[in-house]
Amino acid sequence: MKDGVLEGDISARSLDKDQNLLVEQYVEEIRAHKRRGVARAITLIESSRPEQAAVGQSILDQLLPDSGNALRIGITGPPGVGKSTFIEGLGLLLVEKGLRVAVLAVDPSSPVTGGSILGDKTRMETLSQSDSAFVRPSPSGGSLGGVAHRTREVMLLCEAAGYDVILIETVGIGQSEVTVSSMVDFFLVLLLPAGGDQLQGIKRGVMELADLLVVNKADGPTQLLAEKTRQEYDSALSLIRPSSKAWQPRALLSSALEREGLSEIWSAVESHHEALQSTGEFSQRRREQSRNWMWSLLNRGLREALDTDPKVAEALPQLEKDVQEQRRTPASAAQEILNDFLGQSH
Ligand SMILES: Nc1nc2c(ncn2[C@@H]2O[C@H](COP(=O)(O)OP(=O)(O)OP(=O)(O)O)[C@@H](O)[C@H]2O)c(=O)[nH]1
Ligand SMILES: [Mg+2]
Repeated sequence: MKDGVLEGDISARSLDKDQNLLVEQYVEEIRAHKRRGVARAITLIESSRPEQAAVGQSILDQLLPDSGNALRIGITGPPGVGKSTFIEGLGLLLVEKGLRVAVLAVDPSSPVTGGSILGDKTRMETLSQSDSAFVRPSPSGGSLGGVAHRTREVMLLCEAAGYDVILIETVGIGQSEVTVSSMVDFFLVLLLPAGGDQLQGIKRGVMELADLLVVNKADGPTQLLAEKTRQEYDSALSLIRPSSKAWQPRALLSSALEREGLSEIWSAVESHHEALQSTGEFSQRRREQSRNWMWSLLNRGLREALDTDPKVAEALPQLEKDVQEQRRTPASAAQEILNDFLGQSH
């Protein structure tokens, strides 16, 4: 196999002495809860340069035993619903309770190299300034439906750095909700007050994933509409079979702007945690998530290897044409591609 073809393969590279020293230094800084160390290690993990990413992966390998102790919360919703404002409000509430909070914001529209979501950073300014908080926007890298493909690793790193709660913000478009929900313990969907008798702005699939729906902007002129919308969502939720017997998803209200409803929402998160822990589902879910994550990395790596295989690339145009013009069945063409590919890597 070509060097570094699989991104998941980078940790297998061996590091030189200087790099090992660097790894040690970062691991120490992160264990000592130094924000600067965390920020720099994230930059390494997210780096598209293989030698930097390899250092990042090595840091992560060493810190893995220290991870897993945070509550992981995914927060999604349509653009402009108030996710960042909500997270800042909730984050500040948690900091007041004495918890340490890490916020990972994923911006699907930002370029891979960009610093991204300047606006969001500004909006979380108060939270960013707290010593107990760490706010990190990440470019999405255009994969996994808008969720930074390194978000999962960054989350583990933050856990090793002693953060008690990880809040992951993502815009609800495409596959991003599914990806985020597969890496968190609690999945919260923010919604706008919406008129009409039709439930707006949410797909049934997303509703099935949600542990909690929150109608935001329950203030000023939209307050009444927000309550009406909440009731509609609440009754819609009661028609869906919950994913856990221990938890019935509900719809609540918030005004992120006026910091209303946040305590009640946090209580719901805590109740959910207690309920799922008492049935053993909490750790069961995490085990499943890790296994699924391995498989998605494996699938992606295999696909990448297939796409970059020279023998496959050579045979592909003719095979595709043969299939289109019905000279061959798709099944036999697929089989030939697989034979080419597997035959070569043996
Ligand atoms: N009235 C009212 N306005 C709000 C509330 N929460 C957020 N806003 C406003 O809505 C706008 C968007 O808020 P953001 O927090 O940036 O929303 P977002 O969902 O993070 O937006 P994107 O990240 O761009 O998708 C801002 O002007 C906020 O001030 C709320 O509870 N009530
Ligand atoms: Mg935002």
